Amino acid sequence: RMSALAVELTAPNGRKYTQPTGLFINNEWVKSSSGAKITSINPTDESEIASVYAATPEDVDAAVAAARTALKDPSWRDLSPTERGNMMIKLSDLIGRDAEILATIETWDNGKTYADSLSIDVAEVQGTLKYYGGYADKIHGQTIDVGADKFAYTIKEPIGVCGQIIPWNFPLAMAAWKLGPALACGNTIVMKAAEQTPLSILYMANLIKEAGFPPGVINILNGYGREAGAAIATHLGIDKVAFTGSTATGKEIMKMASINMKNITLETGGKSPLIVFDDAELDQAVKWAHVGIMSNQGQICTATSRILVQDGIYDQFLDAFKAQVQEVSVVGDPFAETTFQGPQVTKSQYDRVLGFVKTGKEEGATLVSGGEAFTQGPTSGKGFFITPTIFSGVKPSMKIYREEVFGPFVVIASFKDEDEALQMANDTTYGLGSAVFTQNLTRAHRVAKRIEAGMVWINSSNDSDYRVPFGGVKQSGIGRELGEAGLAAYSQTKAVHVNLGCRL
Ligand code: TXE
Repeated sequence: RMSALAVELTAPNGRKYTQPTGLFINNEWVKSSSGAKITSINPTDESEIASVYAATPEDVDAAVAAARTALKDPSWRDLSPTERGNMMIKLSDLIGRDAEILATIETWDNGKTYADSLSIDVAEVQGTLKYYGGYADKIHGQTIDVGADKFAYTIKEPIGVCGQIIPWNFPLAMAAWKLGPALACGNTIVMKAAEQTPLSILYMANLIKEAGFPPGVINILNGYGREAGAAIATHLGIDKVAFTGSTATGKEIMKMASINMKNITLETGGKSPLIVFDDAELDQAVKWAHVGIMSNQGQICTATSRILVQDGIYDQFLDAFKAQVQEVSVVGDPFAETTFQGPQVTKSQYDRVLGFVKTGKEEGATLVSGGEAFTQGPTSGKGFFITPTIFSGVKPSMKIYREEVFGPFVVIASFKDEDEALQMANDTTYGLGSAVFTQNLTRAHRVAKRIEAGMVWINSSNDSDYRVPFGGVKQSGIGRELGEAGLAAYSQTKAVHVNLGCRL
């Protein structure tokens, strides 16, 4: 599994491994046509980890050509769905074999804790690929009875070459969410990783080859959004584009994709509410509210970043929540077992979060805790660490109530009754996640029905699962990933009409 375009690295936890640095096209490692590179930075101490090649539009052309050829090649097109599924399960197993290496790279490059990388991210990649591998031979068309003279049936076909643009918050997991259903349905892929976190996905590319996928089925590029990403979104040889990232970029991609009317799925931003009614089990509401916003450094699209608490328990909740954050959200070295929160992924995300702290103060909200650069970290003043931030007394008119921060930053507001809770929860352009805490069964389901969101957690938060559909309404996205619903985004239906006796 050695290749010329690779470097030998030793990670901060002492693990040695071979890091590929090329573009993965046609199961081969190649340099970018311009020789341009992206340097990956360790967010814990701001040191350089490695430089990898950055794709140009010409490199995207080459990857698309490989994917188009693979789409028609009998080694992929005529592979039985069961064998296709077995290949995916083999990839899942290889990811399990190399789980510790993949988790190490993810933590080094992204800053998330090693414990999470291993038990959440890599475990999810393994699970998702196996789950969709199992679906590969269970994707059926229908027969439709339209009377005696005609036999009508449908065939599920792949959409074709799929462009997949992924973000930096869950680099491997976002790749798996998109690879799983696309491969199960028989598509071929040109994937672009986020420029902030290029490393883990390149390691996974070697496992893709080892699992036996034919050349060109999965091509993996690193590159900048405006260059390689835009080349994917506008490419005439690409039939579908799937994107996870900011709402602003999602809108750009929609426009670009219109050039050849690409099929699109988008998973974009959120400002997800978590509603606590005064009959909630307080201790559980506090603990879930904490993991719902502070996990993964708050860099989760479904993070429940707006906590709405009923008047009667507002003060009690606030005290308990503040205590929970101060006790559990231990900031520090992401490789240390005691750490809950590592650094933000980049300087720019770090600046963005601190910028919102300033805005919150200017808007007159109350800073309850955090809101500062954390300088007592493992690297004395270096690294993009922020203390977990809570603002209370937040009003719906404030920017910090309305805009996605994408950090360990939560706003808390109060409401008086169910109607006001729903009105406040739905007062947003987004509609991704939501959570409701109550012991009242009928109220829980009533609120779940009336809330404008793609997902509702009753008495939990961010408890996502690859077997359950994931996606947003309003400006949080188009289409669904994960679960059986995720397959719909990667296949199309062909109708066949067979005349059994209607003669003219
Ligand atoms: O996102 P972008 P950024 C949100 C979050 C964060 C903000 C900015 O609020 O603070 O977005 O992050 C590629 N054509 N989320 O700037 O730009 C880019 O290379 C084609 C929410 O990192 O959306 C990367 O691969 N592609 C979120 C991907 O899009 C383009 C996860 C995401 O980058 C492109 C990440 C272009 N013109 C950020 N411009 C979530 N929903 O989970 C960029 N890209």
